[in-house]
Amino acid sequence: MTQPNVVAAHTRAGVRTLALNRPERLNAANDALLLALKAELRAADADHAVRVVVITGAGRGFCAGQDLGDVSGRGGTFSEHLNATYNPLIRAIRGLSKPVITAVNGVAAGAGASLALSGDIRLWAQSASLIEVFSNIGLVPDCGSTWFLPRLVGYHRAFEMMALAGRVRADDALRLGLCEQVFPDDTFGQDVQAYAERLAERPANALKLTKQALNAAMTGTLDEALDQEAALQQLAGEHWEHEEGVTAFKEKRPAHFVRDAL
Ligand code: T3D
Repeated sequence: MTQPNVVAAHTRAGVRTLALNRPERLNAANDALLLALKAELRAADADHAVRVVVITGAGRGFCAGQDLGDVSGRGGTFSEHLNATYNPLIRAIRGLSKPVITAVNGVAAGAGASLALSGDIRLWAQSASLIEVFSNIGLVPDCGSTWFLPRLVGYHRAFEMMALAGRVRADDALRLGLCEQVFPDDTFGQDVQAYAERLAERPANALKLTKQALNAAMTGTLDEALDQEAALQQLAGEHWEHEEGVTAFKEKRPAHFVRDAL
């Protein structure tokens, strides 16, 4: 019997959608899913036809974190497992040269919560929720949650969310800055696609450099950010996108940033 794809992928209008596809387990992650997702990200990064990547979940969940049925007997330590599977995945998302949208269609728990937070843009369905569930099973938050969450909500709220493993629902997530937009459940797929297509029409080189600058600035000093901005602005200013943007402004027309060559 053939196994269903643990990540279901398709491309439309420059948007590569990667759907975690273990709906009967709320897309809990096993090693096959983690490796498949990382391979898909690598392929999307190399594919010039892809301008935006969307990560979402099949069925009613986004991702329920580590598949707890898959832990015993897998061999290796927890830290070895994280370093071999989850951590390269989170690094791949943050390091991808294209914007990554995490489209959170349902519950995001544990490593699934970290994954939900790792996107450059986070779009939620109205019924989505996030749970820093790790302490329920005596673990510490991983896959970047300790880095993402306090930067978004501050130390104290992050600690409370992690210690009590409370469920954050979409309206609170929007208020707290855990997502950029909330869409109705019944139009979520179309709304995400439309948003992603809008992003896909933006200047890809400028967005790649912007992502690089922001990621560096998150850990650096103001002086370092100023130096980095100057270096990256040099690259952006020499790119055809800059000339097209300025010309379009002068000609009072919309700029066209989608061309075969980036
Ligand atoms: O291993 C390492 O390398 C360390 C890394 C750790 C990273 C982590 O992610 S640790 C955290 C692991 N995740 C969890 O502890 C979450 C466990 N799940 C839940 O707490 C709940 O399922 C949810 C709050 C996410 C959703 O609740 P609900 O009521 O909407 O759904 P449900 O009925 O609990 O789940 C539906 C099915 O999915 C159910 O299966 P069944 O009974 O219908 O056959 C349930 O067992 C299954 N499921 C949900 N989460 C997981 C899971 N199966 C395996 N692993 C899961 N994480």
